[in-house]
Amino acid sequence: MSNPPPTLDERFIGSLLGLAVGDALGAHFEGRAAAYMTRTYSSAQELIDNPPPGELWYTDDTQMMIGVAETLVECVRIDDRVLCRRFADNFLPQRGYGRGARLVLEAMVDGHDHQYLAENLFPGGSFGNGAAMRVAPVGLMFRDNHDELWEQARLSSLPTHVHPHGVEGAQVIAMAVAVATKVETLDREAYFYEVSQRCTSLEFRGPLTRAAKLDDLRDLGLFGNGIEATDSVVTAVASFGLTPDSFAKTIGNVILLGGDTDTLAAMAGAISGAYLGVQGIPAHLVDRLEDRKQGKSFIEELARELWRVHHADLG
Ligand code: RVK
Ligand code: MG
Ligand code: MG
Repeated sequence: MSNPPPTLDERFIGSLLGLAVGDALGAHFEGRAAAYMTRTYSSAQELIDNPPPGELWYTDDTQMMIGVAETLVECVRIDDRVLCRRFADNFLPQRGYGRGARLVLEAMVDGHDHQYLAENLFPGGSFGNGAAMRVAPVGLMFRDNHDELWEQARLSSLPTHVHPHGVEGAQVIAMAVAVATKVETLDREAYFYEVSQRCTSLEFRGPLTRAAKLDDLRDLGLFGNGIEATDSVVTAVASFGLTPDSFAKTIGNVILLGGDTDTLAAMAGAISGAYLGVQGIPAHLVDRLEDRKQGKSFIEELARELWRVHHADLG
């Protein structure tokens, strides 16, 4: 990086706004085939320079991230009751939730046994990427204490995702965000080592080891573009590892893969924003991000609040 390194509050804002921008831009292409994407855009930069017209409207990824951040601002650590209340209060079905997650959230809103549903809707619980897509605030808050980070990321997953892959996906993204806030110039090998060292499942450990050595953009898609945590979490981290100095390329390259583009770009955007700070996010994308209730001004202030709580907790 030639510019001065971002300050920590700029990294907090960059991560949460980066998540929202990635989510909202990616949402325009959710479910598209990779072939369609590469026929339409010759490169990530072209996509970022020519986004679809109009406002960028975020989806469930950002909405649930807001609930996690609000809980940490209020309680410093994940409190299950507060987290579920925030998820329920913020729930807008038109933001586009996962099939199982939506049923769990509706049970939260209606005061039914949502935890029973979370544990039984799918065998072993959900291994969707819904816990990973929202976990960035945990990575920011616990950037200095990785034991606590690993546990708090687990706790933030459990209301909807109890499957070990759903949980570990969230832990990996939280760690990827935390470590990104720490470095001024990325040492890729050291970064991937730190992100992967606590993983217990081969489904994450193996691809993360391969992602550390990735040097050809054409192989990014080998890490997946799907809705399952094991089919998307490493892809987002790998994209950051390939182009750490460009937010535009980091989110653009995962959107060009098609599939679960909002979530791939939300996770990649949260990591890239934590590294580059808010000044790394192209201004024309931030300008387009929705700014009504819980829009970009709200998210920016929430990130500042989280930074203040993080700062106070250290003291
Ligand atoms: C719409 C079999 C399972 C499974 C298991 C599959 C939003 C199901 C966001 C399920 C993200 C889907 C995404 C998603 C986040 C999960 N056996 N299949 N044990 N566990 N699945 O419903 O919050 O876009 O097909 O828990 O993880 O933008 O419907 O939701 O892309 O994965 O949804 O899992 O989804 P859910 P989520
Ligand atoms: Mg979404
Ligand atoms: Mg998605």
